[in-house]
Amino acid sequence: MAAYIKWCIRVFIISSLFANALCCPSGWMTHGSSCYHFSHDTEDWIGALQFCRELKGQLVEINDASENTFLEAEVKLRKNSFWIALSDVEEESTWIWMNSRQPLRSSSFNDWIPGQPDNYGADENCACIYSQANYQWNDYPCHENIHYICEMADDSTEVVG
Ligand SMILES: [Ca+2]
Ligand SMILES: [Ca+2]
Ligand SMILES: [Ca+2]
Repeated sequence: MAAYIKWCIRVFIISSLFANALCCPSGWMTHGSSCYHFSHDTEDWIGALQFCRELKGQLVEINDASENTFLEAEVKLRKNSFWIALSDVEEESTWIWMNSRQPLRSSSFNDWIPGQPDNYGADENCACIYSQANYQWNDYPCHENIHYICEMADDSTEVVG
């Protein structure tokens, strides 16, 4: 254990030099400047939002293509759909990353499945990485129970977002 801690400190010091800490908590994966937890259980979208906060993280916000490529590859391995923090629950068709309150602008990175979001059944206000269409983004009913991804900034960065 002591050896592991020593190793971890060494890795942290080295990785700090590259602004990329490698010591995410157990059960979390590192990519870029964040740690990610892929849930084993399923929750509705609000439940996922709350659960991630309880884990001292937040429901994932996908900021760029690199982060998206990493997440979609991991989701593909798990063969399930996973909630992300994007929602248009406050105003239809206005998509907002609900932790940072950043709107998804037309210039922002996105990876919607072609033809989505479609607000199917006038009941789709939460976004997920969707297993049934090439692991791209779909708007989906918020009350459905699916898996979810939590994100946590690592120690070497300020704020997730
Ligand atoms: Ca992010
Ligand atoms: Ca909608
Ligand atoms: Ca949809």
